[in-house]
Amino acid sequence: MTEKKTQPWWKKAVVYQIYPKSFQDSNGDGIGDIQGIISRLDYLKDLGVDALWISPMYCSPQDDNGYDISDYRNIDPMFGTMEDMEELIQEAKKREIRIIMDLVLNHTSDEHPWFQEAKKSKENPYHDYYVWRDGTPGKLPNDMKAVFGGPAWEWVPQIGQYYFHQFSVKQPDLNWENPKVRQEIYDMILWWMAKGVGGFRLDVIDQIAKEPDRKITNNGPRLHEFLQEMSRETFQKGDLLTVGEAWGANTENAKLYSNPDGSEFSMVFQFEHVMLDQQEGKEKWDLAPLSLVKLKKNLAKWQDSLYGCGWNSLFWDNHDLPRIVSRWGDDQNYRVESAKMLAAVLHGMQGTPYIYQGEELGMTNVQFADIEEYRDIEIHNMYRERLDGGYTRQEVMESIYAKGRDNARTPMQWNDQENAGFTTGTPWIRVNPNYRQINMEQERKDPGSVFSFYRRLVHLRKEEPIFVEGRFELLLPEDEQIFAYTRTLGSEQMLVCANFSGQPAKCGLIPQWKNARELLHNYEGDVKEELRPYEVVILIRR
Ligand code: TEU
Ligand code: CA
Repeated sequence: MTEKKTQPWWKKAVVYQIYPKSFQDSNGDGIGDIQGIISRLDYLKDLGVDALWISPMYCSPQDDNGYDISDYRNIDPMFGTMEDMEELIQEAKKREIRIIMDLVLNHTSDEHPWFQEAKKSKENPYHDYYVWRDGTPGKLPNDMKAVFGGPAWEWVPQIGQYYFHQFSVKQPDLNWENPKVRQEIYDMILWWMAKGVGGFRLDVIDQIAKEPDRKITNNGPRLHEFLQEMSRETFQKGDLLTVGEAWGANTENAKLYSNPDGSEFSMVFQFEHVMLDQQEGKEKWDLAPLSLVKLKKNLAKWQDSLYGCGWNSLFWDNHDLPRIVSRWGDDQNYRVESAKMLAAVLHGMQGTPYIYQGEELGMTNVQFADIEEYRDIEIHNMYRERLDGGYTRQEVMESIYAKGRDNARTPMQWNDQENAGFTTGTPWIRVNPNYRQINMEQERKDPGSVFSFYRRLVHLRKEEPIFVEGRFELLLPEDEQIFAYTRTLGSEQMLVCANFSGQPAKCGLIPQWKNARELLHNYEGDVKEELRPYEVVILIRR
């Protein structure tokens, strides 16, 4: 007798990402914290999410907002204590919500004790925890650049060597070739698993197996060997959701990353669709025109490629990306309609959807007039570099408005009170001035709000197995306004049909689905052959 293997829980799950610094402050210091998160768990339960991925809260000098860790086994006092963390895990569990920790394993902070030791001498037992090369002052090992600007090499005069850093100078890269480093990491992961966490998001995980002498940053030759070892030694001992962040993922290596045998991760974050809006070979600041045809063909390629042999993560937003309603929607004229449309199109596909805090409210990008209002290290480094490089201030500000990471990092908009209810003190980064119109309290009581739409969408996934299992097929691939696809499961079929534009769009599919049942719709009244701006409908027939 063959019994159908039960699906892993994370295939049916919806994950919510919290950027803790900007989520909810509980003590008036202007910085979000763990008690703040606990106070909002009922809200998250109401939304219906199954897991929370929380950006790093470990001890950190905060050079890169916690992605520079100085102690993996402690909570930074600015977020609370380890007791708070344990309380959060327990309180979330009571509500059937799991906590996904963010693991930054490519690098540590330069203030981590390992690095403090490592830079003392070449003979120090920790020296080989990091990546060093000989050189002389002014003669760098090679011309590799750091993601946040400047060279990827930093000179340490005491020992006459350079260390390698793919991100900021305060984020030295760990040396994964060293088995001791790997063992330390595995021990630390097991330690967190024992605390009852539900999984891990792994920061820039495709960059751990770097080979700087060959200028290899991501997808190094030993990458999958390391990942399989890590998974065997740690994740496979639990029932976890694991998701690797991999800017270098493609549909081929994604089958390894998300192999259903569990040998690496549950899934990866891949960014091909995110990078469609930049000029090829250039930086993310160099915008290219948006093309719906390219977007949907790309997403469809991922849907087809991983069907039955991998698993997709579905996301528009995270703490590094601009707000989707400002990027692919229209945050001026059709904010509510376009935010809902984008949500339906994303959640209708196969994979595990991620909601980034505030996305469920249709929060938008922000435009600060003064560069000093921005907090992000990447923005500040780019600002200086580009001004020195001859760009005008206007041009640089425009690219920050479009792509700067602080767009996603303004405080969560809870209500229309001072500072949007985020803090009673002075927020570490300014609140988006539109919080009086866009905020949780108002949306939660409005059945027509972006929030209510998200809640319905999240619950639908739990009611209709076709969301999880149905096979995807893209329709009308060349249409420049319509994004339409079906999902098919046995004799059931579901249609997701969206007008991705601010102009009406004729769609011949609608009459063909006349007798189907409507699951979700972002306009009043019946859907007609001519779709209204950003109109979306999900139909099902059995
Ligand atoms: O990001 C990886 C990364 O390379 C980009 O997201 C980068 O931050 C930038 O936007 C590219 O232009 C991860 C984290 O998500 C990010 O917050 C960290 O700053 C980074 O790693 C370093 O840990
Ligand atoms: Ca606080």
